[in-house]
Amino acid sequence: MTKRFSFSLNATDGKARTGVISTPRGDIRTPAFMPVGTAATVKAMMPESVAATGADILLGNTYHLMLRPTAERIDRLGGLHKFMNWDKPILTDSGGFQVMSLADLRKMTEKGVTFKSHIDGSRHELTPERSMDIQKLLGSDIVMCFDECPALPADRKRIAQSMELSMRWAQRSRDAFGDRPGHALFGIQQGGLEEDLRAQSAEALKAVEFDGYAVGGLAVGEGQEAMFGVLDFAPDQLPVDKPRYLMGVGKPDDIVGAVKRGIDMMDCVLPSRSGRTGQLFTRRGVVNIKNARHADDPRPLDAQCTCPTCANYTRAYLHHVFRAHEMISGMLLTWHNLHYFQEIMQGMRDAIAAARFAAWETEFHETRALGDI
Ligand code: PRF
Ligand code: ZN
Repeated sequence: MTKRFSFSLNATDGKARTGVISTPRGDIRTPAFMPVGTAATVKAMMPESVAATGADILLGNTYHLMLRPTAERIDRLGGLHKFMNWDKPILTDSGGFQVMSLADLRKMTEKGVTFKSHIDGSRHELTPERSMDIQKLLGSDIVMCFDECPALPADRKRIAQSMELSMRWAQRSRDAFGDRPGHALFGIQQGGLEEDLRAQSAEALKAVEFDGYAVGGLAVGEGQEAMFGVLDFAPDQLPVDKPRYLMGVGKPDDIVGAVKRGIDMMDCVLPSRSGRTGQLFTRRGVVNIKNARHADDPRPLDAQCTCPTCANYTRAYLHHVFRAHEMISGMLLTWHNLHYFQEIMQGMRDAIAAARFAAWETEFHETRALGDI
């Protein structure tokens, strides 16, 4: 019998939780950080290197893959896992959010959204049904509902109408997804910063029943304080026995604050994208490797980091290859960043299991406050 999708909590400490999501493609230790592999690659990283950083799952994008190379082609070639040589779990986002931020000439109706490709201007349509179809063709292990995420700030009426539309789309996503043992469908809560709209959204999703629940509509311009304000109540509105996924977050301190408030999964382009722009995340805060002060520095980025970049290369070298636009720069910087993000996750998992999350968090903030060496 195929192994089913399941979630088990091992420990809680305050609102922070640690557990395991089991899938036929392997276990996902939570809290989990998912590197973003938008176009069937985590940019600048071989899949085995992504796994070596400690990632149990990565995120793929319906929007990008439907345009290029198309879901049908990936299906013909054996599915996304085989296509990109990643055999662990993959979660795919449903496309609506990316249409809104990337596509041209978007038109939204009750049915879905039509848009022009940012790559070649061709016309496309995404609906809940088409998004489910594409995510199935990709072979995604965790499928996201098709939703709409309004940019903040927006007025309450606009947020309420958008949330209600997303809830109708959630039901249509559920109906179109059907029964697929071993694969999961997650609902996405919307409702902006409003507690009652978030509660309504959570009730609507719980009535449909999903395998996990995402908090959507955050990290869209509201700032950390407002986001934490919502995370003070939103996770509690969702089922305690299902994974909770905060979409598109975030910086290391966002991630720690989200886990503290009861979030189990997150994804963000930040460690991979910043790696390519010379921004490094370390225990002692952000380091910009472009800065001239690194040019003669024979020390590693972080002597205590166990990643290959820190084990084998100096700051001077990282500075040089970045300035010279050498390809190895993106590789080394991304590897360190992804490793560091996974190290934070492991630190939190261990701390929650040992009921010392508060002490871990204090040390995390104190070390950052010291600043770079
Ligand atoms: N919905 C979907 N994907 C997302 C978001 C959302 O609200 C966000 C918001 N931060 C990031 N990615 N489907
Ligand atoms: Zn490192």
